[in-house]
Amino acid sequence: MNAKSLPTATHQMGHDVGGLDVAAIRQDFPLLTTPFHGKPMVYLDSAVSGQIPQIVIERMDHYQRFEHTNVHRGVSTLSQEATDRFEEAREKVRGFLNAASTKEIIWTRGTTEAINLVAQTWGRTNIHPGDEILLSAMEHHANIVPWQMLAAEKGATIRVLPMNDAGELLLEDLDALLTPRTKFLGLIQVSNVLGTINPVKEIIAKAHAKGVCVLVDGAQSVPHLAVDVQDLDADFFVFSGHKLSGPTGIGVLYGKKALLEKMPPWQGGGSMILAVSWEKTTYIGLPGKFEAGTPAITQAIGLGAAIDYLQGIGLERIAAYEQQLLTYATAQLSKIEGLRIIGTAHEKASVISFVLDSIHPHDVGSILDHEGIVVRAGHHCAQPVMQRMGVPATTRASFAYYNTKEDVDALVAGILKVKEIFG
Ligand code: 7TS
Repeated sequence: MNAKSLPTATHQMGHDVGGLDVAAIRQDFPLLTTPFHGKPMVYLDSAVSGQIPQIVIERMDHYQRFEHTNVHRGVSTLSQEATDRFEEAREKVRGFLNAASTKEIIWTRGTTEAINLVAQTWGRTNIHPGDEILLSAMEHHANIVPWQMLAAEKGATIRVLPMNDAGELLLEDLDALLTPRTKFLGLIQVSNVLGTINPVKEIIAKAHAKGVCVLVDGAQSVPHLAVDVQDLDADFFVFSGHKLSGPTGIGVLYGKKALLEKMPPWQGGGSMILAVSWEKTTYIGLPGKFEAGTPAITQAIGLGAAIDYLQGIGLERIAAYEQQLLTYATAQLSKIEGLRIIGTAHEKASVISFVLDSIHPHDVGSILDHEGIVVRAGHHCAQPVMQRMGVPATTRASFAYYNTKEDVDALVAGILKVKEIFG
């Protein structure tokens, strides 16, 4: 490849199996087509991190070989072009979320950093002693701990919107929990453990009716659903690039312009200032005000390429295909004696947590690993979910658009082997 040849998609869609040409898609993923422990790779851990297609890897490689320098500085053509590529990626994210403006798209290291930014800027300004912060019972630690830290600092209280045994939020409790003291609601759109898809639009409308600001954690929703932040009317929406077939080290905070404009900057340094003197510093506007220092340029461009790739396949088609896989996997796993699925909500994304007899999930995960099957076992950074469901840990299989029914069959065979070993 040379400076003039940008990577382009290598396959055409066609020969559909349930709406997607998955065989062709799999050829785009070097890791999926490389044997693992001498067996075909069965990657069922996309909720941890999605796999990265070749075209995204090549786009980042191309940037680093032929286009790289720092952004937003200098008059050099190289710097201007790197800045253009970086800002084009921001525009891709804007389009992906249907945000009104690129001023509303702030680059962060990931979901966790985005939530911490909101807690420490919006939160420190707007949360006062006696205020209440409402969180759903199925939040990831990333949308719990920053709020606990803020609540401790401010003398505020955390309250929890409960869920039922299936892993569905009890919406009938919402009105009573939205009290005159409630200032903020943190809400996961898709649970990383249970797979539940929460009715965030409806919940946001109820919160707004009481003047409550809402942050939606979209880390697990953007890989599975088309998201429109204006339609949802989310105040803040956050996600990570690495769960979206992009690289690690990059994520996004979307915030409504009116809110972001009122928030103080978070980190100070280069790139976020208008003028600095010993007496006084003034800041630039959005989005730079929240982006001190040299950003993750390669990763932002990689995330932009990942969005292009997914949109090229079609988010609606991905969602429809994954629903078919989920239905198949649920049916197959349900046939296994002693296997209990944790998370049986009516609306689910393609994430299945389960417990198997009294076998520890770590043992299940290790044996599956030797069979070439990658799953996650543990508390999935959601210990309150484990406590609510009465299990110490689960094994979790998460399915993406590049997984197949054969992957599900391999998982079932692997689980039967685990049962055999544990007698
Ligand atoms: N929110 C949700 C819903 C998540 O699933 C995760 C990561 C995060 C926040 C944090 O994202 P990060 O990119 O900032 O780390 N979830 C998982 C998981 O389910 N297994 O490993 C990480």
